[in-house]
Amino acid sequence: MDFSLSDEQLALQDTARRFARDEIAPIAAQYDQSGEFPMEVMKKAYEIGLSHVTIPNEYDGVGLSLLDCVIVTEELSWGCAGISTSLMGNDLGLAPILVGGNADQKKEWLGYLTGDFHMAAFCLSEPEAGSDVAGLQLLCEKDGDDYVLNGTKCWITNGGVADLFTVFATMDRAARHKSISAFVVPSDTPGITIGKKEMKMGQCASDTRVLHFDNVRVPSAQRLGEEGQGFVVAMKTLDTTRPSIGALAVGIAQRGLDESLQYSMDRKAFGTPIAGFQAVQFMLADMAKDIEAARLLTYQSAWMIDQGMNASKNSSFAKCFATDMAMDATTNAVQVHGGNGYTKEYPVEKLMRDAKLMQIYEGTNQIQRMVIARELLKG
Ligand code: COS
Repeated sequence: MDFSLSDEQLALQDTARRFARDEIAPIAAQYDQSGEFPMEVMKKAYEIGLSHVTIPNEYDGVGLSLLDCVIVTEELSWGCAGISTSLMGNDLGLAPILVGGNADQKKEWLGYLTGDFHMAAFCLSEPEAGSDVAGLQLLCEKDGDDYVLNGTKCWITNGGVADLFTVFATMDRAARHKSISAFVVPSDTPGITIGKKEMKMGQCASDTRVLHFDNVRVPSAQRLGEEGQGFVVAMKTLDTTRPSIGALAVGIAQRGLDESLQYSMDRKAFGTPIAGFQAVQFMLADMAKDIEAARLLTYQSAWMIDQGMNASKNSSFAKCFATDMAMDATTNAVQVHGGNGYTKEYPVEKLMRDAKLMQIYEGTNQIQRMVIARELLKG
């Protein structure tokens, strides 16, 4: 067993680390407070190959393995989780094309995403169907060679800035998962309205929207996979993207630890740096050991997917463990900073707000435990 990274992976990590420190971290607080979308940073990331990273080389993508991808995501998240979520949300948005698309669809739509700077968004969640994917309500009705989509999606990352949506819809609500189909839909298709932007607790740089579909006509050539296969496309997509949420969490927690180490050496109490107190040392030690455990689970699940192994359980291990860990680690980072940590003068309160979302999106951590338990009970 070899835990070392290759020279190429170390170089990639270094590129992402420098981009996070030079281009993302300095503007993170500004975008967090304004809630604006950092389009310029997204374009820069695209230009140096830190965006659209999962698109294979044959479609002019960067063609990273998932292990490479999580190495990059961790570094970018160190700079700002909201910006990293926007970049990662792009790969989530295009993943159903990789999972369910045929050769022609991949050529056309992945080529579109790499031909120029274009972004994608994954449109699964609905007002009445977040955890319960099979209960989604957005209707698709067959009309000649087209489908007509009607309904509402919500909590869509990149919803207001994406050029391309991957959309999940049902032909028969009563048939639950068996009637769901997936579609690739350009965001300027008539009938799509970009709804309100959510004002969130954290990850404010990411654009989270409601989307309305009103008689949106989609040719059947834009259906990804067979009719009724959309649920499995969604599940397989989430299996491959949950390790990236683990990586996002590791990046946030590592930032919390780095900030806490520096602060505890600078800050004096009772005439000595607070790093000298065992109470503080134990918090630092817990952060470091838990980050390393989460990183290993994240790498392992990404590696399993790269090997073509079934990684549903391990992806959920990584997502659930790493995001719970990041919540604890960033809460402790605020604690190490004391009163200062609770102010916006220091970056750790943002880390804590950003971390909370990760226990919720891409399947709540309660859903992850459900996936794990079901896999265990399969026998
Ligand atoms: N890969 C392939 N097939 C899968 C699968 C996977 N990972 N997970 C489930 N399936 C298949 C099952 O084998 C089953 O197949 P059959 O029709 O042959 O029986 C079918 O899909 C239905 O699966 P299941 O019965 O497990 O579906 P449930 O309705 O019970 O829901 C959960 C399963 C809860 C796991 C699913 O709804 C889920 O992941 N929810 C969270 C959604 C989420 O992450 N939302 C965030 C959106 S992105 S921000």
